[in-house]
Amino acid sequence: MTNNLNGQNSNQGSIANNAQQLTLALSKGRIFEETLPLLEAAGIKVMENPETSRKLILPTNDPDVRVIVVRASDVPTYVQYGAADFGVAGKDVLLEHGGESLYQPIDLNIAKCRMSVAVRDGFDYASAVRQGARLRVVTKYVQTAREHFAAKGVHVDLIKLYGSMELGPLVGLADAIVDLVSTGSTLRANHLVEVEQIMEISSRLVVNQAALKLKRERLLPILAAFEKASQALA
Ligand code: PRT
Ligand code: MG
Repeated sequence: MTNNLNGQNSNQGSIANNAQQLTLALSKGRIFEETLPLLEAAGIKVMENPETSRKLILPTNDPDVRVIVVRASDVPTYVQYGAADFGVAGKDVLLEHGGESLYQPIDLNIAKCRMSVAVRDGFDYASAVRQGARLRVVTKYVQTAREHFAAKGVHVDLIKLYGSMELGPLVGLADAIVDLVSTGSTLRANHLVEVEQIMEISSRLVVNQAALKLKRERLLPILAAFEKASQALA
């Protein structure tokens, strides 16, 4: 009886610990790199580098916090289904995902860029739009592009690509691209010019709704540290 009770107690103890374990979803590359200082502000250090490790689950110095490494566009999915409690994703990705079910408390002011329309150097975008021509546009961001052109009353045929959008206008697949621009050097290298800025982009913290209630005590101090550190980047 005593043994049983002890067994139950220690079990409950470990379940209670697990219930407070936090999983953070990040993508490799700029989001991982730029989230590290925010994590450090919350006292969390990731113990392995995803660029050199093949592991998809990375431990941190806090035994209750782990990082999972996923594709940038998969971050909202992991958080939505609660496989990750929180994550970091670009506004571009969140708009395509349709982020209504995700709580987005903080603009982290990291991985900043803009979403723009670009065309081949020499293509007269303004008069094509004025004449009501039907534009062919390649993009990974079909939802955002559709809304942008609809709001302007521009008729477009949108063609979804998964990468290297810059090639589209060069090989006659499209008149224009909708893509992210930061320094502009990718556009320049491919003889494309930015003709319209659609919106500013930065990465947001996204939090699973259930985790926010059930793991509130663990999450809130981290959220507060992220918010403070990201305000300094605004
Ligand atoms: O690369 P992968 O296909 O795995 O996924 P991903 O491209 O979504 O991930 P990643 O890590 O490249 O981008 C993650 C997030 O970073 C994006 O969702 C954006 O919110 C943000 N971000 C910030 C950018 C850029 N800046 C950026 N410059 N994402 C992509 N780019 C690309 C852009 O698409 C273009 O090809 O960089 C090129 C333009 O850069 P410049 O400097 O030449 O203008
Ligand atoms: Mg990329």
